[in-house]
Amino acid sequence: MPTPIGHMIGGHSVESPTTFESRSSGNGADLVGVFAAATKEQVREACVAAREAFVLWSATPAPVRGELLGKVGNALEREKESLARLVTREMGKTLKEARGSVQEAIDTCRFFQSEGRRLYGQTVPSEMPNKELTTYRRPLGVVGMITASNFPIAVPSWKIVPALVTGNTVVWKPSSDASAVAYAFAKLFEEAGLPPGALNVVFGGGRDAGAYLIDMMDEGRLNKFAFTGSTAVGRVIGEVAGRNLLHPTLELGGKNPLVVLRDADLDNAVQGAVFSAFATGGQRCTTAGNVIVDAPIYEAFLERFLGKVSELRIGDPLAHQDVDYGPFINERFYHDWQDHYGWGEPDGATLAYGKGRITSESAPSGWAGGDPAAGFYGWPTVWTGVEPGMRLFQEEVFGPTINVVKVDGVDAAIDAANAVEYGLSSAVYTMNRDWAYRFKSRIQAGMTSINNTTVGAEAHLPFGGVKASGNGTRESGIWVLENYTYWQAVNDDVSGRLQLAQMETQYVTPSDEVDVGSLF
Ligand code: UN1
Repeated sequence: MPTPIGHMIGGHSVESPTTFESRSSGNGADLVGVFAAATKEQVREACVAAREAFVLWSATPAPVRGELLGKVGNALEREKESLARLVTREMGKTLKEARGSVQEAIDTCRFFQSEGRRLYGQTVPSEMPNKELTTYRRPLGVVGMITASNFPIAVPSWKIVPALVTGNTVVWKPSSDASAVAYAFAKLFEEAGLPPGALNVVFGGGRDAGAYLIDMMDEGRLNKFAFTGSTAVGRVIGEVAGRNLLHPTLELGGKNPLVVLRDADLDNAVQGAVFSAFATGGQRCTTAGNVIVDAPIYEAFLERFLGKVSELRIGDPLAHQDVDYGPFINERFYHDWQDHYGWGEPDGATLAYGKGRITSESAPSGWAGGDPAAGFYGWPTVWTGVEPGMRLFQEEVFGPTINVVKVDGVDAAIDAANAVEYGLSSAVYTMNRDWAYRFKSRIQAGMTSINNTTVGAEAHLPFGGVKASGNGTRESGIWVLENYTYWQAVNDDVSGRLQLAQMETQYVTPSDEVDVGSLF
């Protein structure tokens, strides 16, 4: 057994009484690493280390903090290929996507490297003489973070990098399914010279290490919480944060609509729908859940779409580099996905393509080869006859499944697109400017694409949702700064006397009224 990797607490490696394994999603025989499983006391120690490190790190000039994050970006660039392979090996997305997700973290470092030279405040005129008003962004303190396994570098970077550039320190509990990637990523911050304790990593599952970190809000050890994951867990974090008067960042689930209107470029729309539904095996929060198709092109779209779906290549992405998607990240995700096969029939939907788990007896023609039992692989699955109100339409499935929904016209399409509890991303395919305009102004979603997919956020645009997809916080770009700083308003009075605003303000005394009509 390989030596267990310890938590990264205050610059030390800390072992735990118990450990857990992280195995390759594509090949269960491949042990990627063994990790310490954090106790509550260790999570507390990590919070204490972060609190101590805050003194030095928050006093480090922001441009210097930015330079350090630029060095992390350089290290990520140097290690891009190794990291991408580790992402693919550990959680199973394709190498092309894994490279893209490392690039997203590089882009994030680049953006916030230069933000360290801005972090602008304002100068505001005072109503009193010899007095200056200014505002400053100040760091919040210690940030607890829990992240998911599907974007194990990009999404953590959206949180860690802006938190650090603004002077906060971090305790991060990465997904246990991506512990090796998290460890490798955190090592690059050490390499770049981040002071000990500014970024602490505690390993373990959501029910133990994750729950302990949430408890730290009640112990008063955290000033901020940031979470990407399910809406159910997000609600719990929001409640605990609320009673502690913290404002958490919550990036939660989605059931994202992709609308194809009658004038759309069909080839482009079909390709976009296939990628939106099946990239990362449907295990993205931005995955399309319902493809909503305008009646006049419904049959043509469906035929082409099913044609593409039947050509999808599926398999172990390390062994077969040309696959479109790989395995489920873990067995639980597979079982949760498999359950949805029972939802369609009672509601009257039709299974148009797909047969559950891929096995050696039941594999689609695009199966790339090898033993499908080495991981959990799912058939690409397409439902038709789905309507708003059906369970298939409403619930996030988090796997390679898509519903094709028939509507008549742009307004019916928008109504259907809005008929879910979520509101993360959305897409419309049309060449009609008016329809595109109507869609982008009426869709209830944090993100909207016109003639592009529901996925593929860029690192400098705000990322986040409305309704059950979050609590209104945004990640990425300048918008995320609001979530890791508070505004300090400063009154600097050099008059040398007591000046009372409002009460002693010298407003100009008006003279007699001018009647312009009588002047000429
Ligand atoms: C997620 O699934 O939590 O826009 C994030 C996208 C990716 C990020 C997804 N860049 O699909």
